[in-house]
Amino acid sequence: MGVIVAAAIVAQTGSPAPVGALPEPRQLPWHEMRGYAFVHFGPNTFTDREWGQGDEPESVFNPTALDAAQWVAAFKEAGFDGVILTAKHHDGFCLWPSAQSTHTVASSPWREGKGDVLRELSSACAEAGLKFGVYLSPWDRNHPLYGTGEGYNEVFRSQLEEVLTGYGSTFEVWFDGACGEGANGKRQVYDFPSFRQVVRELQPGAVMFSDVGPDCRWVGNEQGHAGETNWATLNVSGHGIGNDRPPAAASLRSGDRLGERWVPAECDVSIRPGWFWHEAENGRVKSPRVLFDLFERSWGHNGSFLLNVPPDRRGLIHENDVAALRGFRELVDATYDHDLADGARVTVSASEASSSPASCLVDGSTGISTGDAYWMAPVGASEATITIDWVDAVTLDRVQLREPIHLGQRIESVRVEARVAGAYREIAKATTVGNRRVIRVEPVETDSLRITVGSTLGPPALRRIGVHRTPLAP
Ligand code: FUL
Repeated sequence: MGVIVAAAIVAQTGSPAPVGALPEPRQLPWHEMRGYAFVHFGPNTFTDREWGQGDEPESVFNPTALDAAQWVAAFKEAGFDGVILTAKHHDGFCLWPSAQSTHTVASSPWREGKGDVLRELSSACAEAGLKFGVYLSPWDRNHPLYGTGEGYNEVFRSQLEEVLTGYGSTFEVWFDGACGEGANGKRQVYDFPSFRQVVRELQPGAVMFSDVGPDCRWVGNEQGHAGETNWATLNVSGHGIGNDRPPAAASLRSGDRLGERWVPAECDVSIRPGWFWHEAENGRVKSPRVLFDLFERSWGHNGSFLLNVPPDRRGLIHENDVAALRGFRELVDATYDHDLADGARVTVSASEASSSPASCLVDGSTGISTGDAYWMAPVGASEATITIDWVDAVTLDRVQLREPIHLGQRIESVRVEARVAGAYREIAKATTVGNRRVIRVEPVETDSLRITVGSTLGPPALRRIGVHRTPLAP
């Protein structure tokens, strides 16, 4: 159906037609991010809990050597482009001096009650060129108005306003769906439409996360990986957040083919077993190899990579986490900084007249950079073949494909063949591509790679092909 619709629109307008739901302009820079850190920090860091009760005395929050610049340096060294801080977790403790609550840093001994973690982190981010985002939990186990309806919704909107003004620009706002009981034993009915409106008004460029977006969705697990098939489009009608009938986990993991809205997957995972720092988990930090695997199954599976790295009681990222991030970055660079497709000859079965020449697919930039040019097969085509030839054989174990997502997501089946001893043999099959698909294969030495796009929702189109080799032993 997609092909017919596309053909009809091209006939009318003379330019390649988009397919299905499309990303909003605010989502495109988000798609370009290589990864971003999640920072869970608050009373739980000091009480050794994951979910605080909300009745912890403010005096427990007292980091001895908090240095947001140290966090940012570690994240930057990991290659990340941004940070999202738990401005308020379920215990209701505010890491900034909120006028809406007494359960805040202002009532703590830290910096004699004059501290503001949002201020310190957002300033460190601005200095280092990292984007800054906030997690603000609607579930608040401390606030006396939680569970009263509009009274608390008003408090939450005011808190949103506080964190979205005065700290520079916000790239993402993270809405957790949890909705438990408050201090008075009652549950709150959240007014999400009005919360979203505040974000749109104050930070129109920010993407909003929740189970159903509107701008990015939970991937259905907290292990940091998206499905083999992963559509950025999702059917959201009839679904809500958290307790309010979220889409099934399988749908979140894989998205929906021809889904009604562009709500790409965000893959969140912690570098440690817990979200908050616990002394007992210092020896259980994920290894660079595990982190790299998760990165390829999130960033490389048409999703984003959101890695939680929680500061310790000093208010510093622990040495073990810093070392793991460094090792992770080395693997990413060693694999993706060098693109074996650079300088190779690329030929295609046929091209749409208005699209860029196929050479744009291997234009000499590295595997992580981007470009606006894209190649498209002629309107009416439902299959296309792209061949990459080398004068001297190369050994590869990764093929990276990217679609021009401003025209929607269309590819649903890909076959990769390599020529070995003069004959092509299939080395991989994949389903969706989207913004980026990394296809991992057994190392193969070849002088020609043939990529067949076998099934699409519109004329096959690609903006980039990368060919890589990891230093990791298989
Ligand atoms: C969940 C929360 O309940 C966890 O504590 C954590 O913040 C995680 C990222 O989201 O819903």
